[in-house]
Order: sequence, then C-alpha cells, then structure tokens
Amino acid sequence: MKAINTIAAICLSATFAWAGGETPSNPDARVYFVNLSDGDTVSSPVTVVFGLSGMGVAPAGTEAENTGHHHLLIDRPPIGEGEDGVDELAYGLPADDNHLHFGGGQTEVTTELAPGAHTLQLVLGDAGHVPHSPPIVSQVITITVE
Ligand SMILES: [Cu+2]
Repeated sequence: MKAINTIAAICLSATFAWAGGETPSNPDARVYFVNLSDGDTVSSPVTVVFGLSGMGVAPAGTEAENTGHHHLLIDRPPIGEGEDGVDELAYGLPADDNHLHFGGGQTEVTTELAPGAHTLQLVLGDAGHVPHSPPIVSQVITITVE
C-alpha cells in the first residue's frame, strides 16, 4: 500500500509539473530538432531547424486552435525544472539570452554560440508565450561547439 501511495504522489507531482498553461494542445503533437542530434559537434554560428508535427506554426498573438510558435531554450534545465521552471510552464517564458522566442513564426535560427557544450530544447508556446496543456516540448539535446 505504501508503494502505491508513493507512485500516486510521483504521478501527482509529475502532472503538476506538466500542467502547462490554459491553451489545449494536440497531445500527439511533436516538436523536434530537424538537423541536430544529441551529441553532435558543430561550429558557430549554429543553424537550428525546428520541426513540428500535429500542430501548426502561427505568429505570437494569433489565437488559432492547435497552433503555437517556437521557443529555443539554451543552457537551461529542462522546461519545468530548475529555478522558475514551474512558473515558466504555467505562466509563460521570459525572453532573454537563454529563452529565444520566434514570435514571427520562424522555423529556424542561426545563432552564435561560444565554444563548448550547450544544451538545447524546443518548447512550443501559445499566443501569449505560455506552453500548452499538455506542453509540447522536444528532448533536451547537448551539442558541442568546437
Ligand atoms: Cu514566445
């Protein structure tokens, strides 16, 4: 019985962390890196191509069902984790050097990255930059810039 309670507690906390905002997503949608894989070595500037299936890309501010715009998290804990992680999931992503917004509906970026290892994650956001419910996020990948 104790084990069942523990599992229930874990499920509850996971559900909370993955609540996202108020805009429903297609739960089968997927966001992914088209041209990069975990462990890749690249040179700067780095081009990152964003893939999305099951939903559509629309500029920020567009209220249309099953759409969103891309965000690239650079050198951040996985979305929902770390300082402010839960708030970012529920209330929206900040715009800074670690959270790039593509509110024009862009599907790729070429950006300078310092030599060394960097983590990247894609997060789809709604009209107001808030992750959907459930959130549509990519795997976190680590790339090395030579
Ligand atoms: Cu945004």
